Amino acid sequence: MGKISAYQGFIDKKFKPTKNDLVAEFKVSPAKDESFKSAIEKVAGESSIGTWTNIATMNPRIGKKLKPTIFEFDEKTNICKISYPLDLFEINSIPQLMSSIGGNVFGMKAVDGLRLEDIDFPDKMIKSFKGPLYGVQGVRKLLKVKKRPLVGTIVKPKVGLTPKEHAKVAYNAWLGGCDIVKDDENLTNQPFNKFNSRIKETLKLRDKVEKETGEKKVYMANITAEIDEMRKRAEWVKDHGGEYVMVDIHSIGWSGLQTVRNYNLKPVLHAHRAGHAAFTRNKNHGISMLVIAKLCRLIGMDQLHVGAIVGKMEGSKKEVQLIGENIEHRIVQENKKHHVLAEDWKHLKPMFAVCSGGVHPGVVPPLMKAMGNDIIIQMGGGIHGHPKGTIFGAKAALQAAQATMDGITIENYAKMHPQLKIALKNWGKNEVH
Ligand code: CAP
Ligand code: MG
Repeated sequence: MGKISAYQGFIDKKFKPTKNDLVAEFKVSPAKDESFKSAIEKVAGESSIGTWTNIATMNPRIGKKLKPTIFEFDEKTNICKISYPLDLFEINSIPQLMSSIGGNVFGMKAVDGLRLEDIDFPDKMIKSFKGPLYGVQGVRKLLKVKKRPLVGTIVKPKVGLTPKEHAKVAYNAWLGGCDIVKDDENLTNQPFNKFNSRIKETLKLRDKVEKETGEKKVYMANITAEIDEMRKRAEWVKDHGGEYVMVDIHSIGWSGLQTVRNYNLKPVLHAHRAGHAAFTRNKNHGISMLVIAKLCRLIGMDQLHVGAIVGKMEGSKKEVQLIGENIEHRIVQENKKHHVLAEDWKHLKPMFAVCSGGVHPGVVPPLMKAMGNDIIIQMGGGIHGHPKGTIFGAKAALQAAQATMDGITIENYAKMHPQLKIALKNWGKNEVH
Protein backbone atom coordinates (compact mmCIF):
# COMPACT_ATOMS: atom_id res chain seq x y z
CA MET A 1 0.00 0.00 0.00
CA GLY A 2 1.72 3.15 -1.23
CA LYS A 3 2.09 6.05 1.23
CA ILE A 4 -0.69 8.57 0.72
CA SER A 5 0.91 11.88 -0.10
CA ALA A 6 -0.71 14.92 -1.63
CA TYR A 7 -2.84 13.67 -4.53
CA GLN A 8 -0.48 10.78 -5.28
CA GLY A 9 -0.41 7.01 -5.03
CA PHE A 10 -3.81 6.33 -6.62
CA ILE A 11 -2.73 4.65 -9.87
CA ASP A 12 -2.56 0.85 -10.14
CA LYS A 13 -3.25 -0.60 -13.61
CA LYS A 14 -3.17 -4.14 -12.23
CA PHE A 15 -6.02 -3.42 -9.79
CA LYS A 16 -9.34 -5.18 -10.35
CA PRO A 17 -12.43 -3.59 -8.73
CA THR A 18 -14.41 -5.92 -6.48
CA LYS A 19 -18.22 -6.19 -6.58
CA ASN A 20 -18.25 -3.96 -3.50
CA ASP A 21 -16.47 -1.10 -5.21
CA LEU A 22 -18.16 1.83 -6.95
CA VAL A 23 -16.61 2.59 -10.35
CA ALA A 24 -16.78 6.04 -11.90
CA GLU A 25 -15.70 6.92 -15.43
CA PHE A 26 -14.40 10.45 -15.93
CA LYS A 27 -13.31 12.37 -19.01
CA VAL A 28 -10.35 14.46 -17.77
CA SER A 29 -8.93 17.39 -19.78
CA PRO A 30 -5.77 18.48 -17.93
CA ALA A 31 -5.01 22.18 -17.54
CA LYS A 32 -2.06 23.67 -19.42
CA ASP A 33 1.25 22.51 -17.84
CA GLU A 34 -0.60 19.72 -15.97
CA SER A 35 0.20 16.16 -17.02
CA PHE A 36 -2.74 13.81 -17.60
CA LYS A 37 -1.49 11.46 -14.88
CA SER A 38 -1.19 14.26 -12.37
CA ALA A 39 -4.67 15.54 -13.25
CA ILE A 40 -6.35 12.15 -12.78
CA GLU A 41 -4.55 11.62 -9.47
CA LYS A 42 -5.85 14.96 -8.26
CA VAL A 43 -9.38 14.02 -9.32
CA ALA A 44 -9.10 10.69 -7.48
CA GLY A 45 -7.67 12.34 -4.36
CA GLU A 46 -10.03 15.33 -4.19
CA SER A 47 -13.09 13.10 -4.68
CA SER A 48 -12.08 10.87 -1.77
CA ILE A 49 -9.43 11.30 0.96
CA GLY A 50 -6.76 13.60 -0.51
CA THR A 51 -5.95 17.28 -0.54
CA TRP A 52 -3.30 19.51 -2.12
CA THR A 53 -0.51 18.97 0.42
CA ASN A 54 0.83 16.29 2.76
CA ILE A 55 -1.02 16.38 6.11
CA ALA A 56 0.19 15.17 9.50
CA THR A 57 -3.28 13.81 10.31
CA MET A 58 -3.34 11.19 7.52
CA ASN A 59 -2.78 7.63 8.79
CA PRO A 60 -2.23 4.19 7.17
CA ARG A 61 -5.67 2.89 8.26
CA ILE A 62 -7.43 5.55 6.22
CA GLY A 63 -5.32 4.86 3.17
CA LYS A 64 -5.89 1.12 3.50
CA LYS A 65 -9.68 1.36 3.90
CA LEU A 66 -10.69 4.34 1.82
CA LYS A 67 -8.12 4.95 -0.90
CA PRO A 68 -9.59 4.88 -4.45
CA THR A 69 -7.66 3.30 -7.32
CA ILE A 70 -7.31 4.56 -10.87
CA PHE A 71 -7.20 1.21 -12.64
CA GLU A 72 -7.74 2.30 -16.24
CA PHE A 73 -6.70 5.45 -18.04
CA ASP A 74 -5.97 6.49 -21.60
CA GLU A 75 -4.39 9.85 -22.36
CA LYS A 76 -5.51 9.65 -26.00
CA THR A 77 -9.19 9.56 -25.06
CA ASN A 78 -8.81 11.53 -21.79
CA ILE A 79 -10.77 8.74 -20.09
CA CYS A 80 -10.01 7.26 -16.69
CA LYS A 81 -11.85 4.82 -14.46
CA ILE A 82 -11.63 5.14 -10.70
CA SER A 83 -12.68 2.42 -8.28
CA TYR A 84 -13.88 3.72 -4.92
CA PRO A 85 -14.28 1.52 -1.78
CA LEU A 86 -17.94 1.46 -0.76
CA ASP A 87 -17.07 2.67 2.77
CA LEU A 88 -16.25 6.08 1.29
CA PHE A 89 -19.98 6.59 0.88
CA GLU A 90 -23.10 6.75 3.01
CA ILE A 91 -24.68 3.80 1.29
CA ASN A 92 -28.15 5.17 0.45
CA SER A 93 -27.41 8.90 0.31
CA ILE A 94 -27.21 10.42 -3.18
CA PRO A 95 -26.43 13.86 -1.71
CA GLN A 96 -23.27 12.46 -0.09
CA LEU A 97 -22.31 10.47 -3.18
CA MET A 98 -22.56 13.56 -5.38
CA SER A 99 -20.65 15.68 -2.87
CA SER A 100 -17.84 13.14 -3.30
CA ILE A 101 -17.50 12.12 -6.93
CA GLY A 102 -19.63 15.00 -8.21
CA GLY A 103 -18.27 17.70 -5.94
CA ASN A 104 -15.10 19.79 -5.68
CA VAL A 105 -13.39 18.00 -8.55
CA PHE A 106 -15.14 20.06 -11.24
CA GLY A 107 -13.58 23.26 -9.96
CA MET A 108 -9.95 22.15 -9.69
CA LYS A 109 -7.33 24.29 -11.47
CA ALA A 110 -5.63 21.05 -12.49
CA VAL A 111 -8.33 20.40 -15.08
CA ASP A 112 -9.61 22.50 -17.96
CA GLY A 113 -12.59 20.19 -18.21
CA LEU A 114 -13.94 17.23 -16.25
CA ARG A 115 -17.01 15.17 -17.11
CA LEU A 116 -18.49 12.42 -14.96
CA GLU A 117 -19.56 10.05 -17.75
CA ASP A 118 -21.02 7.09 -15.86
CA ILE A 119 -21.17 5.32 -12.51
CA ASP A 120 -21.33 1.53 -11.98
CA PHE A 121 -23.01 1.07 -8.60
CA PRO A 122 -22.00 -1.89 -6.42
CA ASP A 123 -24.74 -4.45 -5.68
CA LYS A 124 -24.88 -3.47 -2.01
CA MET A 125 -25.64 0.15 -2.93
CA ILE A 126 -28.31 -0.83 -5.47
CA LYS A 127 -29.93 -3.10 -2.88
CA SER A 128 -30.11 -0.21 -0.41
CA PHE A 129 -32.47 1.75 -2.71
CA LYS A 130 -36.17 1.13 -3.38
CA GLY A 131 -36.15 2.20 -7.03
CA PRO A 132 -39.41 3.04 -8.81
CA LEU A 133 -42.60 2.11 -6.93
CA TYR A 134 -44.66 1.81 -10.13
CA GLY A 135 -42.21 1.85 -13.03
CA VAL A 136 -43.23 1.06 -16.60
CA GLN A 137 -45.62 -1.79 -15.82
CA GLY A 138 -47.22 -0.01 -12.86
CA VAL A 139 -47.92 3.09 -14.92
CA ARG A 140 -49.30 1.04 -17.80
CA LYS A 141 -51.56 -0.83 -15.36
CA LEU A 142 -52.80 2.44 -13.85
CA LEU A 143 -53.57 3.92 -17.29
CA LYS A 144 -54.87 0.61 -18.72
CA VAL A 145 -52.66 1.05 -21.82
CA LYS A 146 -50.84 -2.19 -22.52
CA LYS A 147 -48.67 -1.62 -25.57
CA ARG A 148 -48.70 1.71 -27.35
CA PRO A 149 -46.64 4.67 -26.13
CA LEU A 150 -48.52 6.78 -23.60
CA VAL A 151 -49.42 10.16 -25.03
CA GLY A 152 -49.51 13.29 -22.92
CA THR A 153 -49.59 17.02 -23.14
CA ILE A 154 -48.29 19.93 -21.18
CA VAL A 155 -50.84 22.68 -20.61
CA LYS A 156 -49.71 25.69 -22.63
CA PRO A 157 -49.07 28.57 -22.41
CA LYS A 158 -46.52 27.42 -19.82
CA VAL A 159 -47.88 29.88 -17.28
CA GLY A 160 -50.55 32.58 -17.22
CA LEU A 161 -53.83 30.70 -17.34
CA THR A 162 -56.23 30.82 -14.38
CA PRO A 163 -57.06 27.51 -12.64
CA LYS A 164 -60.36 27.21 -14.53
CA GLU A 165 -58.71 27.99 -17.89
CA HIS A 166 -55.95 25.49 -17.09
CA ALA A 167 -58.49 22.81 -16.22
CA LYS A 168 -60.42 23.44 -19.45
CA VAL A 169 -57.26 23.02 -21.59
CA ALA A 170 -56.55 19.78 -19.73
CA TYR A 171 -60.16 18.60 -20.23
CA ASN A 172 -59.93 19.17 -23.98
CA ALA A 173 -56.62 17.33 -24.23
CA TRP A 174 -58.06 14.33 -22.37
CA LEU A 175 -61.24 14.49 -24.46
CA GLY A 176 -59.07 14.41 -27.57
CA GLY A 177 -57.46 11.21 -26.31
CA CYS A 178 -54.42 12.16 -24.22
CA ASP A 179 -53.72 9.72 -21.40
CA ILE A 180 -51.75 12.31 -19.46
CA VAL A 181 -51.85 16.05 -18.82
CA LYS A 182 -49.06 17.73 -16.92
CA ASP A 183 -48.19 21.12 -15.51
CA ASP A 184 -45.26 22.90 -17.09
CA GLU A 185 -41.96 23.00 -15.23
CA ASN A 186 -42.29 26.64 -14.19
CA LEU A 187 -45.94 26.47 -13.08
CA THR A 188 -46.26 25.95 -9.34
CA ASN A 189 -48.26 28.38 -7.17
CA GLN A 190 -48.21 31.80 -8.83
CA PRO A 191 -50.75 34.54 -8.01
CA PHE A 192 -52.64 33.96 -11.28
CA ASN A 193 -52.87 30.19 -10.75
CA LYS A 194 -52.82 29.07 -7.12
CA PHE A 195 -51.82 25.43 -6.68
CA ASN A 196 -54.75 24.24 -4.54
CA SER A 197 -57.33 25.79 -6.82
CA ARG A 198 -55.66 24.46 -10.00
CA ILE A 199 -55.50 20.93 -8.66
CA LYS A 200 -59.13 20.99 -7.50
CA GLU A 201 -60.45 22.38 -10.81
CA THR A 202 -58.30 20.12 -13.00
CA LEU A 203 -59.02 16.89 -11.13
CA LYS A 204 -62.73 17.73 -11.15
CA LEU A 205 -62.64 17.86 -14.97
CA ARG A 206 -60.41 14.79 -15.06
CA ASP A 207 -63.16 12.86 -13.23
CA LYS A 208 -65.73 14.29 -15.65
CA VAL A 209 -63.81 13.29 -18.76
CA GLU A 210 -63.17 9.79 -17.37
CA LYS A 211 -66.93 9.32 -17.03
CA GLU A 212 -67.56 10.72 -20.54
CA THR A 213 -64.86 8.65 -22.26
CA GLY A 214 -64.69 5.56 -20.06
CA GLU A 215 -60.91 5.93 -20.24
CA LYS A 216 -58.41 6.32 -17.42
CA LYS A 217 -56.80 9.78 -17.40
CA VAL A 218 -54.07 11.20 -15.16
CA TYR A 219 -52.91 14.66 -14.18
CA MET A 220 -49.32 15.34 -13.17
CA ALA A 221 -49.38 18.27 -10.75
CA ASN A 222 -46.08 20.10 -10.31
CA ILE A 223 -45.40 20.15 -6.56
CA THR A 224 -41.90 21.64 -6.91
CA ALA A 225 -41.35 23.83 -3.81
CA GLU A 226 -39.62 23.89 -0.44
CA ILE A 227 -39.53 20.40 1.13
CA ASP A 228 -42.31 20.74 3.73
CA GLU A 229 -44.53 22.60 1.26
CA MET A 230 -44.10 19.78 -1.28
CA ARG A 231 -45.51 17.29 1.19
CA LYS A 232 -48.55 19.50 1.80
CA ARG A 233 -49.08 19.78 -1.98
CA ALA A 234 -48.71 16.03 -2.52
CA GLU A 235 -51.31 15.47 0.22
CA TRP A 236 -53.66 17.97 -1.46
CA VAL A 237 -53.32 16.10 -4.76
CA LYS A 238 -54.04 12.77 -3.06
CA ASP A 239 -56.98 14.21 -1.10
CA HIS A 240 -58.54 15.27 -4.41
CA GLY A 241 -58.09 11.91 -6.11
CA GLY A 242 -54.83 12.56 -7.95
CA GLU A 243 -52.39 9.71 -8.44
CA TYR A 244 -49.32 11.62 -9.73
CA VAL A 245 -46.96 14.34 -8.64
CA MET A 246 -44.32 15.97 -10.83
CA VAL A 247 -41.05 17.44 -9.53
CA ASP A 248 -38.29 19.45 -11.21
CA ILE A 249 -35.41 17.28 -10.09
CA HIS A 250 -32.60 19.83 -10.21
CA SER A 251 -34.70 22.48 -8.52
CA ILE A 252 -35.49 20.25 -5.56
CA GLY A 253 -32.16 18.43 -5.51
CA TRP A 254 -31.14 14.93 -4.55
CA SER A 255 -32.38 15.31 -0.96
CA GLY A 256 -35.74 16.45 -2.26
CA LEU A 257 -36.00 13.47 -4.58
CA GLN A 258 -35.21 10.99 -1.84
CA THR A 259 -37.75 12.73 0.43
CA VAL A 260 -40.48 12.61 -2.20
CA ARG A 261 -39.78 8.93 -2.91
CA ASN A 262 -40.33 8.17 0.77
CA TYR A 263 -43.83 9.69 0.88
CA ASN A 264 -46.19 7.11 2.30
CA LEU A 265 -48.81 8.66 0.02
CA LYS A 266 -47.28 6.55 -2.76
CA PRO A 267 -47.76 9.00 -5.66
CA VAL A 268 -46.55 8.11 -9.14
CA LEU A 269 -43.42 10.25 -9.55
CA HIS A 270 -42.78 12.20 -12.76
CA ALA A 271 -39.26 13.63 -12.93
CA HIS A 272 -38.77 16.78 -15.00
CA ARG A 273 -35.13 17.59 -15.72
CA ALA A 274 -35.33 21.38 -16.28
CA GLY A 275 -31.83 22.82 -15.87
CA HIS A 276 -29.98 19.59 -16.59
CA ALA A 277 -28.35 21.03 -19.73
CA ALA A 278 -26.36 23.49 -17.55
CA PHE A 279 -24.07 20.53 -16.87
CA THR A 280 -25.02 17.69 -19.20
CA ARG A 281 -24.69 19.13 -22.70
CA ASN A 282 -20.99 20.13 -22.64
CA LYS A 283 -19.25 16.89 -23.64
CA ASN A 284 -15.99 18.04 -21.99
CA HIS A 285 -17.30 19.25 -18.65
CA GLY A 286 -20.06 18.43 -16.19
CA ILE A 287 -22.14 15.33 -15.55
CA SER A 288 -23.72 13.17 -18.26
CA MET A 289 -27.51 12.86 -18.54
CA LEU A 290 -26.85 9.11 -18.24
CA VAL A 291 -25.59 9.60 -14.67
CA ILE A 292 -28.59 11.80 -13.82
CA ALA A 293 -30.97 9.18 -15.24
CA LYS A 294 -29.32 6.33 -13.34
CA LEU A 295 -29.49 8.25 -10.06
CA CYS A 296 -33.20 8.88 -10.69
CA ARG A 297 -33.83 5.15 -11.23
CA LEU A 298 -31.86 4.31 -8.09
CA ILE A 299 -33.83 6.81 -5.99
CA GLY A 300 -37.09 5.67 -7.56
CA MET A 301 -38.64 8.10 -10.03
CA ASP A 302 -41.32 6.34 -12.11
CA GLN A 303 -40.73 8.37 -15.26
CA LEU A 304 -38.03 10.80 -16.43
CA HIS A 305 -37.53 13.17 -19.35
CA VAL A 306 -34.61 11.73 -21.36
CA GLY A 307 -34.80 13.70 -24.60
CA ALA A 308 -36.71 13.37 -27.86
CA ILE A 309 -33.92 13.26 -30.49
CA VAL A 310 -36.25 14.77 -33.13
CA GLY A 311 -37.53 17.62 -30.92
CA LYS A 312 -36.26 21.06 -29.99
CA MET A 313 -33.80 20.02 -27.27
CA GLU A 314 -30.25 18.77 -27.80
CA GLY A 315 -29.42 15.11 -27.19
CA SER A 316 -28.07 12.74 -29.85
CA LYS A 317 -30.05 9.69 -30.95
CA LYS A 318 -27.40 7.32 -29.56
CA GLU A 319 -27.19 9.14 -26.23
CA VAL A 320 -30.98 9.15 -25.75
CA GLN A 321 -31.27 5.50 -26.82
CA LEU A 322 -28.54 4.42 -24.40
CA ILE A 323 -30.21 6.30 -21.56
CA GLY A 324 -33.48 4.61 -22.50
CA GLU A 325 -31.80 1.19 -22.30
CA ASN A 326 -30.16 1.98 -18.97
CA ILE A 327 -33.39 3.02 -17.30
CA GLU A 328 -35.59 0.28 -18.74
CA HIS A 329 -33.41 -2.86 -18.89
CA ARG A 330 -32.30 -5.09 -16.03
CA ILE A 331 -28.83 -5.87 -17.41
CA VAL A 332 -26.83 -3.20 -19.27
CA GLN A 333 -23.75 -4.15 -21.29
CA GLU A 334 -20.64 -1.95 -21.27
CA ASN A 335 -20.34 0.35 -24.28
CA LYS A 336 -16.83 1.78 -24.24
CA LYS A 337 -17.36 3.98 -27.30
CA HIS A 338 -20.27 5.78 -25.62
CA HIS A 339 -18.91 5.68 -22.06
CA VAL A 340 -21.56 3.33 -20.70
CA LEU A 341 -20.44 1.03 -17.90
CA ALA A 342 -22.01 -2.38 -17.39
CA GLU A 343 -24.79 -2.43 -14.79
CA ASP A 344 -27.03 -5.02 -13.17
CA TRP A 345 -30.09 -3.22 -11.79
CA LYS A 346 -31.14 -6.21 -9.68
CA HIS A 347 -34.63 -5.67 -8.22
CA LEU A 348 -35.07 -2.08 -9.41
CA LYS A 349 -38.06 -1.64 -11.72
CA PRO A 350 -37.68 -0.02 -15.14
CA MET A 351 -38.33 3.73 -15.26
CA PHE A 352 -40.48 5.13 -18.10
CA ALA A 353 -38.58 7.27 -20.62
CA VAL A 354 -40.38 10.53 -21.36
CA CYS A 355 -39.75 12.05 -24.81
CA SER A 356 -40.77 15.68 -25.01
CA GLY A 357 -39.70 19.06 -26.31
CA GLY A 358 -40.73 20.29 -29.76
CA VAL A 359 -42.52 17.03 -30.55
CA HIS A 360 -45.47 17.03 -32.97
CA PRO A 361 -47.38 14.27 -34.83
CA GLY A 362 -45.07 14.45 -37.85
CA VAL A 363 -42.02 13.34 -35.86
CA VAL A 364 -43.69 10.47 -33.97
CA PRO A 365 -42.64 7.69 -36.42
CA PRO A 366 -38.87 8.36 -36.22
CA LEU A 367 -39.17 8.88 -32.47
CA MET A 368 -40.89 5.54 -31.93
CA LYS A 369 -38.48 3.84 -34.36
CA ALA A 370 -35.57 5.12 -32.30
CA MET A 371 -37.02 4.56 -28.83
CA GLY A 372 -39.57 1.75 -29.17
CA ASN A 373 -43.07 1.74 -27.65
CA ASP A 374 -42.20 1.85 -23.95
CA ILE A 375 -42.04 5.62 -23.95
CA ILE A 376 -44.26 8.50 -22.90
CA ILE A 377 -44.60 10.96 -25.77
CA GLN A 378 -45.39 14.48 -24.57
CA MET A 379 -46.44 17.32 -26.84
CA GLY A 380 -47.22 20.83 -25.70
CA GLY A 381 -47.07 23.08 -28.77
CA GLY A 382 -47.51 19.96 -30.90
CA ILE A 383 -51.07 19.61 -29.53
CA HIS A 384 -52.24 23.11 -28.50
CA GLY A 385 -50.71 24.57 -31.66
CA HIS A 386 -52.92 22.46 -33.95
CA PRO A 387 -54.78 24.80 -36.34
CA LYS A 388 -58.08 23.38 -35.08
CA GLY A 389 -57.14 23.54 -31.40
CA THR A 390 -56.39 21.20 -28.53
CA ILE A 391 -58.96 18.44 -29.11
CA PHE A 392 -57.90 18.02 -32.74
CA GLY A 393 -54.24 18.27 -31.68
CA ALA A 394 -54.64 15.47 -29.16
CA LYS A 395 -56.48 13.31 -31.71
CA ALA A 396 -53.68 13.88 -34.25
CA ALA A 397 -51.06 12.92 -31.65
CA LEU A 398 -52.84 9.65 -30.84
CA GLN A 399 -53.40 8.95 -34.54
CA ALA A 400 -49.68 9.35 -35.27
CA ALA A 401 -48.82 6.92 -32.46
CA GLN A 402 -51.50 4.40 -33.52
CA ALA A 403 -50.48 4.55 -37.19
CA THR A 404 -46.89 3.81 -36.22
CA MET A 405 -48.01 0.96 -33.94
CA ASP A 406 -50.02 -0.47 -36.88
CA GLY A 407 -47.10 -0.13 -39.29
CA ILE A 408 -48.99 2.37 -41.46
CA THR A 409 -47.28 5.53 -42.73
CA ILE A 410 -48.76 8.65 -41.18
CA GLU A 411 -49.39 10.02 -44.68
CA ASN A 412 -51.62 7.06 -45.45
CA TYR A 413 -53.25 7.14 -42.03
CA ALA A 414 -53.93 10.84 -42.51
CA LYS A 415 -56.04 10.08 -45.57
CA MET A 416 -58.72 8.68 -43.22
CA HIS A 417 -57.92 10.89 -40.21
CA PRO A 418 -58.48 14.61 -40.87
CA GLN A 419 -57.00 15.77 -37.57
CA LEU A 420 -53.65 14.15 -38.45
CA LYS A 421 -53.89 15.42 -42.02
CA ILE A 422 -54.19 19.03 -40.82
CA ALA A 423 -51.29 18.56 -38.37
CA LEU A 424 -49.04 17.20 -41.13
CA LYS A 425 -50.02 20.06 -43.42
CA ASN A 426 -49.17 22.49 -40.61
CA TRP A 427 -45.85 21.09 -39.39
CA GLY A 428 -44.87 18.45 -41.95
CA LYS A 429 -42.52 15.68 -40.81
CA ASN A 430 -39.58 17.86 -39.98
CA GLU A 431 -37.78 18.33 -36.71
CA VAL A 432 -38.15 21.64 -34.88
CA HIS A 433 -35.08 23.62 -33.70
C1 CAP B 1 -42.19 20.79 -23.90
C2 CAP B 1 -41.84 21.32 -22.52
C3 CAP B 1 -40.88 20.43 -21.76
C4 CAP B 1 -39.63 20.09 -22.48
C5 CAP B 1 -38.51 19.76 -21.52
C6 CAP B 1 -41.25 22.72 -22.58
O1 CAP B 1 -43.07 21.71 -24.50
O2 CAP B 1 -42.99 21.40 -21.72
O3 CAP B 1 -40.59 21.09 -20.53
O4 CAP B 1 -39.89 18.96 -23.22
O5 CAP B 1 -37.42 19.32 -22.27
O6 CAP B 1 -41.57 23.47 -21.66
O7 CAP B 1 -40.48 22.97 -23.50
P1 CAP B 1 -43.27 21.63 -26.10
P2 CAP B 1 -36.85 17.85 -22.03
O8 CAP B 1 -43.88 20.29 -26.43
O9 CAP B 1 -44.21 22.76 -26.42
O10 CAP B 1 -41.92 21.80 -26.70
O11 CAP B 1 -38.05 16.95 -22.23
O12 CAP B 1 -35.78 17.71 -23.07
O13 CAP B 1 -36.34 17.81 -20.65
MG1 MG C 1 -42.07 22.35 -20.09
